[in-house]
Amino acid sequence: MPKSPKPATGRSDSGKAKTAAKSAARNTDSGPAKAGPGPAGDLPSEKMAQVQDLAAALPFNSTKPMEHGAENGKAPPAGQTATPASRLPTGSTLSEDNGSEKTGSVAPEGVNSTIEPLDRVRVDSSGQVLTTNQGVAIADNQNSLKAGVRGPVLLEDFILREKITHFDHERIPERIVHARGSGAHGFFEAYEPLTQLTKAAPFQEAGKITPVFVRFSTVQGERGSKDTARDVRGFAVKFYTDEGNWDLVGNNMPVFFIQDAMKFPDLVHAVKPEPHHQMPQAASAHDTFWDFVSLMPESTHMLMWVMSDRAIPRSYATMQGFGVHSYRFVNDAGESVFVKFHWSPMAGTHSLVWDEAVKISGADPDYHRRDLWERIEAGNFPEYELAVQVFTEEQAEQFSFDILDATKIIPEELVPLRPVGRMVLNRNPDNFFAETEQVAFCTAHVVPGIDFSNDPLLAGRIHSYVDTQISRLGGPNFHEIPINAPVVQVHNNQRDGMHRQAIHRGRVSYEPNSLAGGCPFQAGAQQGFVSTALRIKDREQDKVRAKPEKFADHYTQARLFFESQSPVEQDHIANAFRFELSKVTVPAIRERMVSSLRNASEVLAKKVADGLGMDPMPDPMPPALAKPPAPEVAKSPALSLLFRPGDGSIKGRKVALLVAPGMEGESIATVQAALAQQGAVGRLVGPRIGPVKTAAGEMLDADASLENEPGFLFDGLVLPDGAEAIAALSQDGHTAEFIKDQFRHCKTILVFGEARKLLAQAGVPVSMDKSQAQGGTGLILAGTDQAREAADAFVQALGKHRHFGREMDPPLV
Ligand code: HDE
Repeated sequence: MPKSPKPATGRSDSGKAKTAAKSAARNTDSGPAKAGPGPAGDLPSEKMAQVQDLAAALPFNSTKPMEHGAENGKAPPAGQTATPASRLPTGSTLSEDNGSEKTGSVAPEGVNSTIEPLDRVRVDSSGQVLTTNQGVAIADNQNSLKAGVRGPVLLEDFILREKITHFDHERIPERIVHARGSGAHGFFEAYEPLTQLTKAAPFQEAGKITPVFVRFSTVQGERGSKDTARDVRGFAVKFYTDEGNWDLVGNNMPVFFIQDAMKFPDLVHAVKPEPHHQMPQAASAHDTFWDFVSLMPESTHMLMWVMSDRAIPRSYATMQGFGVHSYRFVNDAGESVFVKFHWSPMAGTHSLVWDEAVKISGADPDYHRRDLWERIEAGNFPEYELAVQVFTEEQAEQFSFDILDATKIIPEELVPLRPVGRMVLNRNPDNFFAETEQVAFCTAHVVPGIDFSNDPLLAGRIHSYVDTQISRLGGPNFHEIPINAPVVQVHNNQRDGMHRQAIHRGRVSYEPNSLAGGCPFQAGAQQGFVSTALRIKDREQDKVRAKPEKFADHYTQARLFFESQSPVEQDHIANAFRFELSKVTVPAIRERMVSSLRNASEVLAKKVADGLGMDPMPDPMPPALAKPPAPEVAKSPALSLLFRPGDGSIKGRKVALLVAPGMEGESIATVQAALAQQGAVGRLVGPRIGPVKTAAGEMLDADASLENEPGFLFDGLVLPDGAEAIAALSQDGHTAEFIKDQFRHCKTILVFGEARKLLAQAGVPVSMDKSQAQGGTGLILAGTDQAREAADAFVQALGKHRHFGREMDPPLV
C-alpha cells in the first residue's frame, strides 16, 4: 500500500502542537473545533489532517441545483469528486497493511474483487483429503463418535453434526414458476454495429463477443417434474456485458396469456396443481386452468400457441425464443425506437408429437436436459440467431393492434426481422445448483441502450423478479453469488444483508460524501443509465385502472395464428384442445371454451367440439370488441414450425440400430458410421445390453436395451437383416412396440432385408398412399448389399425430421 507522504502542510510544527495533534488523532469519538495543528509525523495525525483536507475540498454539494428540472433529469451530471492526497483518508483502518495469508493485502484501488472470473470459486478436490467446513482434516468419514463400539452416539461429534446440519439445509425454495430448468454458458457475437439504434454494449462492434448464461425451463411443473410437459418454455439469457448485466427473460412463444400483471397470480394459481389434492403435476389439462382461461378471452391467442407443437419442443436447441414485450433501443443521442427480440435456432424449429411427449415423460423425464447436456459435451453446440423487429412510435400508432399488448405479435410480414448476431452455447455448467439453480434473472436488469415500453405486464415483471430472488436466494445479496455477478466493477453504498461477500474498505457508505472524496460518485448521463424521457401523452387523463381500447380485440391474432399453420399443425392444435378439454370434469367449462374458440376459428371449434362429442356447438361467446379493426396481415407463413426447417443437419439426433445375435453386421456398421460422420448418434440397442455376435462372428456391444431405451426416445430406427437375429427380436414384445412408436411418431425407419417381417409383426403397413403423396413415407427398405446408398437415403430422410404423411387420427398402429 502507498504509505502516506510525510507531513507537507504549512501548519504549525511546534512540539506542543504535535503532541496535541497526536492525541487528537487517537480518538474516535470527538475532534477539535478547527482544523488541527497538522500532522505530527505519525499516521493517525496524518490521516486526520488528510481527512480534513479531503472534506474541505468539497465545501458544498455542487451538483445539487442540477437535481431539478426536466432537462437535468434527462442528462444528469456526473457526481463531484475530490482526489485524496493519499489512500490514507479513505481507508477503514490504519492497520490495513498488516497483511497475512488470510487478509491478503489492502484492497486494490478502485476494485471490487468479487467480480473476478468464476475461477476464483471453482473447487477441484484432486489429491486432497476430506475436511470439515472449517478445514479440519477428517480422520474417519464412516463412523459417528460413540461411547464404545455399541454405545450411544455423542453430542460432542461436531463432525457428524456439521455434516448432517449442512445436508438438512441443502434445499432452497424453488422458483414459483419455471422451477424446472436447465442451463448452459456461451457467448453472443454481434454481426454488425447497431450504434445508430442503440448504445447497448453487445451491439457496438461487428464481431464483439459478450459472455452469456442461458436457462431454459418449463413453467408449470415443480423442480423435479418432466421436461416434455405441454407447456411454454422459458428462454432466459443473461448477457454479461461490459456495461453491466442485461437479462433478456423470454419464452419460446412470442405472446402471453394475460395483458396486465394484476392477473399473473390468478393465472398461475389456475394452472398449477389444484390446491385441494395437488394434481395434476406439470399439466394444464384440468378444470381450474380451463375455467380461468375460458373466462379470459385475451388468452385465446396464447392458447393457440400452447396447444400447438411449439409447446412440446424436440429439444431446447430446436425452439425459438422471444422477448415478448416491446422494449426500446436507445442510441447515444438519446433517440429511441421500439424493438422486439427473436431468437431462432440454426438447427431449425422441430417439435415432438403428443403421444411421444407423454411416453418420453415416463421413460426419460430429463429428456431436454439430457439432450442439451449431450449436445454440448459432443461439441454440437446449440446455436441461435438473434433478430430484432425495429419500429417507431409513429408506426406503432398506425398498427391495428396495440404494441403494449403482450397477447399480440407484430407479424414478420409487417415488420421484418433484422438479424443482429448469434449465440452459441458451448459450455455446460460445472455444478447444477451453483449455476443453474442460483442464477437470478430479472427483467429489471437492463443496460444503457435498452429501455422498457409501457407494457403493463412488463411493469409488473420489473418488480417481481428482484422480489422473488430475495426470498428464493435468501436475501438482497443474490447479485454476489458468482453466477450472478457481472463482469464489470460494482460500487455502491449498499451494505450488509444476509450472506454479504464483499468486504468494503473505508467508513463511507453514503452519497454525497466528502470523506471518501465523493466516491463512488454518480456517473452522469455520459456513462450512466438514463431512462428515456418519454412524453406522457395521457397525462390529461384521470388516474385509472383500465386497458387501452385495442387490447379488447381477443381473436384476430388467434385466427391469424391458426390460419397460418400447415394442415398437420392445425390437426395437432385441434387434437390438443380435444385432449386437454376432455380432461376437464365440468362440461360447462368445456362448452365455454368451445364457444370462445368459435370467435377465432369455426373450423377449429367444430373439430374440437366433434372430438368432445359436443353437438350442437354452443353459441359463440359475445366478444369484447364487436368490430375489431382489419388486420394488416391475414396469413403469416413465418408462424408455422415448417417455416424454419434449419439446415437439414442431423447433428445431435439419436438413432436406434437394433442388434441381436446372428445379425448381418456390416450394413449396421455402415449406417452407424454414416450417422457419426454427420454428428448424429447411432446406438446399438439389443434385447439386453452386452456382447452380440454377428453372423460373420464379429462381436458388437449393445450399450442400450429395448427395455431401458424404448423406441420413442429415438429420432430414427434401423432394423438389421439376419434370420437368427430377426427371430430373436420377434420373440421380444418390446420390438413390436419399438417399431410401432417409431412408425406412429412418423420417424425415419430403415429396414434391411428380411427385417420387414418385424414390420408386419408390428402391424406397420409398408406403403401408404397419403404418405407417398406428401413426399414419402420415411420408410426405407433395402438389401444389405445396398447399405451405403441406404445409409445416405436414411441420413437425408432423418434431416426432414418427420414424415407426417404417415400420420392418422386415430393412429392406424
Ligand atoms: Fe416470469 N417470472 N413472470 N414471465 N419468467 C419468473 O422469477 C412474472 C412472464 C419467465 O430461468 C419468476 O426468478 C410475472 C412473461 C422466465 O430463472 C417470477 C409475470 C415471460 C422465467 C416471475 C411474468 C416470463 C420466469 C419466478 C407477469 C416471457 C424463468 C422465478 C407480469 C416474456 C427465469 C423467478 C429463469 C420466472 C414473474 C410473466 C418469462 C415470479 C409477475 C410474459 C423465462 O418473478
